Amino acid sequence: MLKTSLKQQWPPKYDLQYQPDVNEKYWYKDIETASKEDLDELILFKVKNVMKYAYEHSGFYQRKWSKVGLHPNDINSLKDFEQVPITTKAEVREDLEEYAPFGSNVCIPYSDVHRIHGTSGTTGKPTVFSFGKEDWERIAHQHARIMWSFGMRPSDLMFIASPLSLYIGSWGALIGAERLGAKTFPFGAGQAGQTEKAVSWLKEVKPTVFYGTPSYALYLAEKAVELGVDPKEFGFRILFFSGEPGAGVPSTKKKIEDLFGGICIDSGTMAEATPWMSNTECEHRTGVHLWQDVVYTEVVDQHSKARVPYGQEGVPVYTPLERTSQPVIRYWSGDLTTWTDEPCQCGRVYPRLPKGIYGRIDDMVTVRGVNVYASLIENVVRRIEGLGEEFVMVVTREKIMDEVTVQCETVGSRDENELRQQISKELKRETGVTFVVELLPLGTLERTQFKAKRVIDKRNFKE
Ligand code: 8LQ
Repeated sequence: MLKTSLKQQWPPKYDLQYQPDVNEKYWYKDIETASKEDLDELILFKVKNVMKYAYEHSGFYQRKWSKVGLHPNDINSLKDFEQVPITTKAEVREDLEEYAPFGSNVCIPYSDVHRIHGTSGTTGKPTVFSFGKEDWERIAHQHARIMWSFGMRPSDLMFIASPLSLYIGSWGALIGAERLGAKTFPFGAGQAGQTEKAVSWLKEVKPTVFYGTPSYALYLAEKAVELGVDPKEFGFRILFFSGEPGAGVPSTKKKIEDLFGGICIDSGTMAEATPWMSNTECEHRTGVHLWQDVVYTEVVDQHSKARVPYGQEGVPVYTPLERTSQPVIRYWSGDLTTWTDEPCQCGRVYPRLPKGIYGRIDDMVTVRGVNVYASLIENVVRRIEGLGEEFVMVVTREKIMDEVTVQCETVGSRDENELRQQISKELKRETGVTFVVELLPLGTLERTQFKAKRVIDKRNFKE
């Protein structure tokens, strides 16, 4: 049975001094190994409370739900919750325009706002989020708890290698590590010459945990080798990633572990669904666990929006369960994944995404009727001897058919014809589709210190 106190208090008040013993596997054993019934009861308690709270405090949700005649009292089971309308990024953007600059979903007075963050706004106006102090503390607390599950401990030093900007990734990692009692080295990324500096700092300081994007870790390794340093010399025991696919792609995971010699952990939902570590692998690395009592994640059909059974593909929809400054309820991610409730060796009861998040609906390319994601291509490119880490898919339209050219870079002295044939064959086996393969000299494709762009769509740029 779960401690009743957990089900009596919303928003939850955590003991911010609490730490398990360093040899303890779980932070909150009773929740993480609870029966499905107990866990569902706790989730339902939080779902009902966050909905009631949003209804009472958020103009955005009051209007959205009254349009369909929904009242939080109508939700009496997790099945009922599946009927609650989904919230999209487009709706949030419209609300931000109308109620500029913070929108009508901020539920605390301006005087209580502690942090303002936002998305990069590459596809439109940036989305702004406000966090109150209590939310910020709960995010730190839950992140620490989740980082514990992949083996991080107070004796660790975490190197943060992603931008310390509006991007919530770096800050979420920072405050989680601090709450856990670990040391942090918030180095950042993105400045000219910063990667070379990272190599020399890493050799000196020897942090034990890396945080950043998988593309950046591979770029860092490439730079290190160029400078005559073996990335294993850095001595990372854990490499922790979020922000893009990669750490959940088998050949990339293996490559990162082989290059650096530590374990590679996949994590990450969306900035809006912070605490974004609610999708994170444990030390066994069997795919991200959905920490359902932190953020309730459902996987739904991309067209009907109905929940799909375990074992099937769909789109994650997120409901953070403890946010009072800016709650989001059933937030549409636009990503694709497959979920399962098969148990993991770690003993946690949460469902898992065994292949992580492998694509976005917008980035999916349909080639002769087959859906192709960049992460499928990545899985092939990263396992072939004689290729560098970088690749892009260039999509063009020939009459009515989409064509995809896979561009990758060569390293070493393999015969190019033979290499091209091998790539084609393996791509065909992985995806069922024949691609044009273009080999380029090492260093031709763009490198990133943040999230890589893997699809270049030229379909609408003709004429
Ligand atoms: N995205 C994020 N994490 C991913 C992962 N592990 N695998 C595949 N795709 C992933 C702060 C966190 O890093 C979350 C984050 O990156 O938030 P953003 O900036 O709002 O970007 C969210 C999108 O990044 C997701 O919808 C995924 O497409 C991708």
